[in-house]
Amino acid sequence: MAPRWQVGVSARAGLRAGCQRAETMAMPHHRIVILTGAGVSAESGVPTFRGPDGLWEGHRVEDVATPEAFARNPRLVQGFYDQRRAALGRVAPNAAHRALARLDAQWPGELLLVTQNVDDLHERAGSTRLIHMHGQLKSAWCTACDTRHRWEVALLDWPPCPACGTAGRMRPDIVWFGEMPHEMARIERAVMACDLFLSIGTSGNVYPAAGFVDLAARAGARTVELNLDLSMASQRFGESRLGPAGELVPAFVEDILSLC
Ligand code: BV8
Repeated sequence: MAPRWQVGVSARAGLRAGCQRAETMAMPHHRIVILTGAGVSAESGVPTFRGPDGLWEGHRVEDVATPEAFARNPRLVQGFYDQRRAALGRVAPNAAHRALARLDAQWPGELLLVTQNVDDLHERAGSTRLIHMHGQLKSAWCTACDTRHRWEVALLDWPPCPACGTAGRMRPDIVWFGEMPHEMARIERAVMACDLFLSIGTSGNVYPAAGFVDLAARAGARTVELNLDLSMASQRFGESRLGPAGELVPAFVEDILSLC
């Protein structure tokens, strides 16, 4: 079974006709891994993590994004995620999301987009070779039968699980602090095999995501950061370009595809 990031290669064959030529001309990159954070969705109106008050939409992170917080006050946590899920209906992908979807559609080589974001803006822009390593707002997880379900509405009224019918065991399908991110083995494999590691709109505060640049650098990859401000990880990148993602990402994607 071809690894998922090669699924649909044939579909993109037409688009990439020009690119075939490039492959013979030794494209500088073949395997790209892109990591995105809250900064890529900021221009769509999705708040980034820690506002100036250090609070996250008025809450301390530890009060809303840990299993302990959920056990302590499930109504507060369900309400917090219901509000963010509903807010997705009022935002749309921006130029950065669209440029990354274009790269996904036209890149002839291997590409994996790993997002820390739980919003659905990458897939709404058209990205397909995508992993939500910290979960998704539009998914609910039944902890009784361990099944996950696309979810567009509230969980605060504790709806029964569509699979096992158990009520009161559906939680947001979100990776909270202290919980293992999704698809870590696959992500680490791709990061250690990539020749271009691109990080967009992330402060480099949260691990294991913040450590990917070191893995990629050790594997000899070119490492590039596109961010509004310097981040905790800027020193560990080969190159940092500062500015809004809505400007930097389309320009960077144009550069990469112009090599095709
Ligand atoms: C785990 C879902 C075991 C929730 C999230 C090592 C050292 C220290 C601590 C740890 C460590 N290893 C683990 C830890 C503990 C912890 C951690 O990292 N704590 C931190 C706070 C110190 N990590 C964990 O608990 C992780 N789990 O370790 O499990 C394990 C795992 C693997 C292997 C073995 C064991 C789980 C962490 C996941 C928690 N869930 N999200 C939800 O969303 O509701 S994390 C959440 O916070 C986000 O997903 C993201 O990851 C992070 C926020 O960071 P950013 O996205 O970067 O956002 P931020 O606002 O901080 O920055 C925005 C940036 O964008 C800024 O730089 C800004 O300049 C820029 N920007 C703004 N506007 C723009 C822009 N850039 C461009 N254009 C713009 N317009």
